[in-house]
Amino acid sequence: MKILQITTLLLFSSTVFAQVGTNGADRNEEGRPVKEYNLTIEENEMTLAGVTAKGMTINGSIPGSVLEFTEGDLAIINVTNKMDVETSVHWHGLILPNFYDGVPYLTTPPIKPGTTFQYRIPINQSGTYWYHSHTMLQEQSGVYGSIIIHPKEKTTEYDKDLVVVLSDWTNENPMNVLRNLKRGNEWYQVKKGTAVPLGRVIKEGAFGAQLKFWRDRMEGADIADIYYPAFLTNGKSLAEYPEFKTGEKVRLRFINASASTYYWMDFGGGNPMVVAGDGIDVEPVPKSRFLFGIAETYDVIVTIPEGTLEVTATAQDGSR
Ligand SMILES: [Cu+2]
Repeated sequence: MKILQITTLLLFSSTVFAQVGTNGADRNEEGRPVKEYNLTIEENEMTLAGVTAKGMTINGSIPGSVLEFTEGDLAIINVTNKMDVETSVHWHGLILPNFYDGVPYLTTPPIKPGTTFQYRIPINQSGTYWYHSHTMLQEQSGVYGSIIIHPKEKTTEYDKDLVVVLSDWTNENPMNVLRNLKRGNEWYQVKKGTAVPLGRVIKEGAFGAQLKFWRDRMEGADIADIYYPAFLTNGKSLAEYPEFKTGEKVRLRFINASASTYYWMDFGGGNPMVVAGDGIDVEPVPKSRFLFGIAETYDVIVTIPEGTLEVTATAQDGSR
C-alpha cells in the first residue's frame, strides 16, 4: 500500500472539500472564460477531530470548497449568507478590484443575513491562495477555504495536486477566547499544563522575573496564547490519501488557515522541494522541515516513495 498520510495528530472526523457549480465554457465581453462558484455560509454544529462546536460552514463543510481557476479567467463567486449575522469574504493574496476585496465597511458592503453578494474578479495571477471571512471572529469558526490558480503555461513539472488546509479548532465561543486573552489570566496555560506554580517559581529563584511578567501582563509560557482541543488537516486530525502511486510527483498546496497557530512541518521522506511561497514561484529549494506561519501558503512537491509518506504538522507550542 502506498499512502500519503498527513496528520495533525488526534482523533478523527469527517468532511473534506467539495467543488460546486463550475462553468468553464462561457466567456464574458472581454473574452475571458467565466468560472462561477456558489458559496453558502451557514451555522452548523460540527464535530471535527472529535471536537463538537457551533461552526460556520461553507457549502456545509470546514474548510470550505476549493475554488479552482486558470490565469485569465473571470471568477464569479456568489456568496449567500444563511446566518442571522452579517458576513464577508476576503480573497487572501488575490490582486483584484478594490471593491471586491471583501473588507466590510472599508472596501465592500457586508453581506447581510438572507442575502447574496456577487464578487467578480478577473484572475491575473497564478498560485495557491485562500479566502476567509473578514467579519468579527468568523474565521476561527470555520469560514475559510482554498483557491488554486493554474498558470496559463505550466511553470513547474508535477503529476498531481493536493490542497492541504491546516487550521485550529475550538469548542469555545471565539468571543470568550478573546475575552480570556484580554483578561491576561493563565486559563489556557493551565489547560496546556504549562502554568508554573508560584512555589516552584520562588524555589527556582525566579520570583523577580515573575513580578516582571505580571507587570507586563505576560503569560509564563507564551509561545502560543490559546489552548486548542484540536488541530485540523482538511478538517480532520488524520487525513489519508491512498490514491497516489509510488514515483508520482504531487504538488502539496499547504495553506495555514489557523486563527492563531504556527506549525512545524516535518516530511518523513519524499524529497520535498518548496516551489512556491504565498502563491509566488520560487527557485526550488529542498526542505524537509520548516515553520509555517499563520495565513501563509507553501507549495511543496514530493515524490511518493515505496510505502507511506507521512507529513506531520505540529503546533509550535508542542501541544499537539
Ligand atoms: Cu487574509
